[in-house]
Amino acid sequence: MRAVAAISSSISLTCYGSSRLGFPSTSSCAIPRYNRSVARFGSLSSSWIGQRGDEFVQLDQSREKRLSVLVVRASATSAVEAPVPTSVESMEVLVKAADGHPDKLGDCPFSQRVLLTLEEKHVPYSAKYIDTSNKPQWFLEANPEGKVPVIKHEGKWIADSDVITVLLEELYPEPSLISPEETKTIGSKIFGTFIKFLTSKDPTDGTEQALLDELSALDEHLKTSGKYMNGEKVTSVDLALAPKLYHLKIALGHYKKWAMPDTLQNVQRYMEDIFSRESFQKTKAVEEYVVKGWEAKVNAA
Ligand SMILES: N[C@@H](CCC(=O)N[C@@H](CS)C(=O)NCC(=O)O)C(=O)O
Repeated sequence: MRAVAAISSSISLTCYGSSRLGFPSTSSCAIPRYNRSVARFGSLSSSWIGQRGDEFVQLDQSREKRLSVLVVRASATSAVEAPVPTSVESMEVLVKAADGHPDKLGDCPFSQRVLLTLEEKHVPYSAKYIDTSNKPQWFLEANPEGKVPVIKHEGKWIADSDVITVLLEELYPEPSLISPEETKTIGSKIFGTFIKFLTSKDPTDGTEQALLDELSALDEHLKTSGKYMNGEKVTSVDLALAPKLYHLKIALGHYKKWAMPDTLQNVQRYMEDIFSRESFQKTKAVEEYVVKGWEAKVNAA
């Protein structure tokens, strides 16, 4: 896709660039032609990858690995001579299909994390469902590790929700979902302790208590944090944890008849808040598939 904008000389642009390329994180520039702003910031090649609203996104092709982005925002005071004649290209994303239902969204919390990020950033995407019990050859070529989620970026497949969400943040900086460093690990042990408890056959082995300890720590944080982990706005740490809490709630409810204790009011409220977001409703697997997805693990234990 090509987005060529002819911008009038009076236009004021705000440029955001990746600091890894030495760009300032924010800089204002009044320039005669948009293309000049690119020169001003370095040797970016002209490969436009998208335009959303008043944002123009360009990748640095010569340094693909760095995955750098320049976003230019035109201020409302100036006119754009020629409208940008592009439609936004959808991002291809490979996610898990439901067990036994290859045409339905499956129960992968990492896949949902990526879909949530795309939704929250209003990035158009087209999702393909991968039957992970019968992986097609083209998928194994795309990601030899054989795992979802995977996205296609500049013709290359990129795997792993950690890597993908960092890339999405760079490509689509607004709305920002960046979590401050100190909150990035909150709740990070919940999924592991949940799986141990779910698959445990011994009620005295301490796995339930280990999970409760992790959930209590989260509850404590949420007491003062505001609606989400970093205040009133959702951030990446919420989007990583929410799908895992969704699995926890459904799988433990089904297989252990377990429910979140009433003492963990803040976690309960948090789950209600985040599960009711439009983005979550759009990207969640239906409960039946989540239950089915854990069946083999529970039975194998
Ligand atoms: N660390 C990876 C984990 C991805 C993962 O475990 N995906 C699972 C589905 S939820 C998968 O593809 N499993 C298929 C397999 O291992 O064969 C991420 O964050 O993306």
